[in-house]
Amino acid sequence: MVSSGLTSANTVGCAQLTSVITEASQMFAESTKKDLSLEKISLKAFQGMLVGLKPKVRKFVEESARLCQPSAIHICDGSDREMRHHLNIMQQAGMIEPLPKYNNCWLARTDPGDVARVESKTFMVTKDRRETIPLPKDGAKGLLGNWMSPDDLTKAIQIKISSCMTGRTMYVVPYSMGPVGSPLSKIGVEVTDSPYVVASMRTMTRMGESVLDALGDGDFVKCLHSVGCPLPLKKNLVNNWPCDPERTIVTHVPETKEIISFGSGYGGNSLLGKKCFALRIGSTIAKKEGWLAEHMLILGITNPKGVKKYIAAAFPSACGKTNLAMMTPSLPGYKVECVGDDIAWMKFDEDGILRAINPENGFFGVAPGTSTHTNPVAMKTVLSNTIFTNVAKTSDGGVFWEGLEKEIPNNVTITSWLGETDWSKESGKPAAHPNSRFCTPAGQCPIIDPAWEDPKGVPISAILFGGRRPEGVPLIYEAFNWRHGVMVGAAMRSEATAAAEHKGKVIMHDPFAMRPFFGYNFGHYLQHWLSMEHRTDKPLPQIFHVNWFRKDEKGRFIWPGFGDNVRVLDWILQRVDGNDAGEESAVGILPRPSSLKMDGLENQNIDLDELFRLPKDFWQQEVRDIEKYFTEQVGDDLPNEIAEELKKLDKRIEKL
Ligand code: SAT
Ligand code: MN
Repeated sequence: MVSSGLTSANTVGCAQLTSVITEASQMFAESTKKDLSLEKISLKAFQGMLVGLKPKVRKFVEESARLCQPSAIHICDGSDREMRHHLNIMQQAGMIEPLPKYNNCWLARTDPGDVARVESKTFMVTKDRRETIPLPKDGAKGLLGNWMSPDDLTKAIQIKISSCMTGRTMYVVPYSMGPVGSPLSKIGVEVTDSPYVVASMRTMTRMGESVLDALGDGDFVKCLHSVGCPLPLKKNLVNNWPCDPERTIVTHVPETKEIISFGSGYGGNSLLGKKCFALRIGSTIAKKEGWLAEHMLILGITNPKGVKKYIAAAFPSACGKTNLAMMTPSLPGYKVECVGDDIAWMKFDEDGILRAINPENGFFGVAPGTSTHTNPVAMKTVLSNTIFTNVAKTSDGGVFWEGLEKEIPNNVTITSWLGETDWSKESGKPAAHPNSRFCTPAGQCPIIDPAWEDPKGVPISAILFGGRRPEGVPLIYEAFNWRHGVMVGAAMRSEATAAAEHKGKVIMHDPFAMRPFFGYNFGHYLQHWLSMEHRTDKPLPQIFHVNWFRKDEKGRFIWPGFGDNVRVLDWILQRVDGNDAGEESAVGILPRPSSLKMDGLENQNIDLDELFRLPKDFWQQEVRDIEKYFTEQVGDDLPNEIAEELKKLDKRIEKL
């Protein structure tokens, strides 16, 4: 069975990497000395036509099956019927339960050990470490991604992936990131042993037969995912949720466009189209092809004069991207429409205009904090065809999470995400896990933008960076120019959230909101961003920094946020229009007094001076922290332009 051309793990050297999955399946066949052709694996069932697959996909499926040894294979067609079948399977297995209060909505409760992305176990695999991460200086621990050698990946795969699907069905999920057939879209095929992943991928991507047709015998991103619980089980499942948290590993090989993920069934660890493909592998493709794959929402905003502009915004996970993308403006005459809430792929068109598509097809949004006050549009979107994960449920068949206290009937009881019946606030524990999510089709969003599936993408006028900054950082400022804007993105920091395994509310550096998602060396990424200036003769989008999260000395937010953020967007539109609404400050361009529309907020006693105050000691410390971060983490890979911009900021702050 072993074909010629098998590259031994030790001979990778400078030669091109062969497919890790090909290699692993061949080595596995060799080591077992068995004929592992598919015909010899006793497959219980075979849904879909293997012979109908084009050679490249077929080869991938066969190799994956040889390696993982499933007992059945199901090639997904993406139909409604198939979706119902998967929901049925999960219901029977006790993985999900129906939420009868809504239409076709489901609740999944995971093993409490598998609730978020695991950044510490996520690796980029390249021959040269420097391709992936800058070398940390002075013994500092590298915080800009994890690197693994191809040899180590091969070893990990041999140990973890071989026979990992024994007794389970291997689902084959062909999917498109971006509208099927759009020149901006890219295709992946994920094999997985999790029906939860299949059902979620059906919502989050365009999935099924039409994708195979569009792919033909073209290249695709190979995604291999397993929950890591072959049958018979060695230990009991918790909540009927198979996973192996101790042995979880999420790996990416940009050179061969492969993603291999083992041990977790949750979110970004397992829905491989999202962070793994659209951001990590996506950013490496974007670098080569001259475009940008970013952790950004995309929204359209129309002002009372009927002028519409599109804005992209990068905030870290669980910092309000979904809320901003679906905002209900508090100022009359404004309309916000949603193109996407998490990822933007941005390319120059033939006229040199930067255009963005949302490569996703659904929203995987954070549930806690979402309510009719904070995001009424999301609340309407999730009323049907939604899988909720790790939220609490009510005795009348609905969902509950922190923030919905005023929206549930008085007579209902609550079962927490951990299954504690009669949960009450007095328990001191949250009802829903802080990273609990809804997975819901984007097309259902009542304010989905008419152009959200436009294959050309939408033209971007402004790019926003932001995060949770309780202190010192003003509500809004504009970068002086593109270069300064790139430095502002590089210097982003934000309070840690529950989207990953970090504990406590420490302020973390999160450049471009991409720290967990860079597919290659952050220094090279900055160079790539700087190069955008030379790729078009049209004006680039203007860059802004926003902070809705500043607090007063009593720890209360001083800006109302949510629908009132339209006031900030309005100011951004004024600047994009070239209005003289700004004045220079040490950190960037701030709104001139009275250019920020405050009508209707008169009774709220908003302290604008405090919102825009630039405390000198705070900013001096900020510059020192950023400088230290750049020196330790990016070192020689930091572009001079960025170091210069930081020096200029330092000088301006001196004069405060
Ligand atoms: O779990 S995900 O990576 O999909 C969500 C997020 O962290 O943004
Ligand atoms: Mn995200």
